[in-house]
Amino acid sequence: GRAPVTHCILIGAPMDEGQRRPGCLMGPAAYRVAGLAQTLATLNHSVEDRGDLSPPPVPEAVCANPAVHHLPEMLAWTRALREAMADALPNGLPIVMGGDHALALGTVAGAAVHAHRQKRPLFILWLDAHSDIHTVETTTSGNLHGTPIAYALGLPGFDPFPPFPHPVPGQNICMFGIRSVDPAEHAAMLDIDITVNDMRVLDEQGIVAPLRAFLDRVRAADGMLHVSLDVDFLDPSIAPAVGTTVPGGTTFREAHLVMELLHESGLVTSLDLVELNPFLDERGRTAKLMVDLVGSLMGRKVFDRPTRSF
Ligand code: 6HN
Ligand code: MN
Ligand code: MN
Ligand code: MN
Repeated sequence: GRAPVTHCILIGAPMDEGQRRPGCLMGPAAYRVAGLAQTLATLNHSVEDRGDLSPPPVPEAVCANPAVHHLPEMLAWTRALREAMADALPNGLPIVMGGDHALALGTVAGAAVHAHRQKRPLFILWLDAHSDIHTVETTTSGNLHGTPIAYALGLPGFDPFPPFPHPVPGQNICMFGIRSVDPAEHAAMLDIDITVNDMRVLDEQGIVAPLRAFLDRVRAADGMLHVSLDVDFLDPSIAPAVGTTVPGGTTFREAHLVMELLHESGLVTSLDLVELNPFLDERGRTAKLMVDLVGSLMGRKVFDRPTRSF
């Protein structure tokens, strides 16, 4: 049978101030060139491209950590993305085209606002090489793309930011593919009941069991599920277009399997595509791979088995 049609809402976030290597701001354009909308349409979904956000500048903002940079820009993007996400969620499945991972400061906040309105719990699946659980106070790089998980948890240490609306409990957050954790992040994770499926876990148990365990919890709680896909979740050999490559990432099939299981679950309610730096790509292969992964998430199958039994 035909999968039910989903209304997909594309939102461009051309920003790269959450880290120091320019280029991620070309991400939304690259996803459009790589055929994201066409891929979704071919899968029988309706697609609405709301264009790129361009938040107005905010007044100067300061914080105690001198390493932190581009704070006013990050505050502006956080607010704009929170509102864009909360506005889009009642109408369909928002797919945010980044942009670096700092955009999740806003997208997860918007998802939390919407989930609260729906009186449903929010869950987060973080597909990443990194744990991104620094605070504005603990980051030593000063790159705020390393902070969205701590913000979503409602941890202290985000002074210039508005308080996170309806913080997400650690039990509702699952990290997948992790293989680079800073000391302050490690300490934070020891204090929090959060699922850390690092690459060691995936090597040992595979993709299916750990992911199904998490998805079963989301389903049992009637949760909404925000998926945040960082390009560096993938092994750099298949996805070179990212500024923070870490060896030992997921393979082509592992990544597609994650997406196929997510599709089968029917649980995903919003999606971030982050950290694509088209300036570092090789003939668009990373952008195309990311688009193909969205295809699997939205129902593309090698063999679409008929429902009737023989
Ligand atoms: N990302 N932990 C490092 C830092 O600078 O805080 C890397 C962060 C990477 C961020 O994956 O989106
Ligand atoms: Mn800059
Ligand atoms: Mn990340
Ligand atoms: Mn990362």
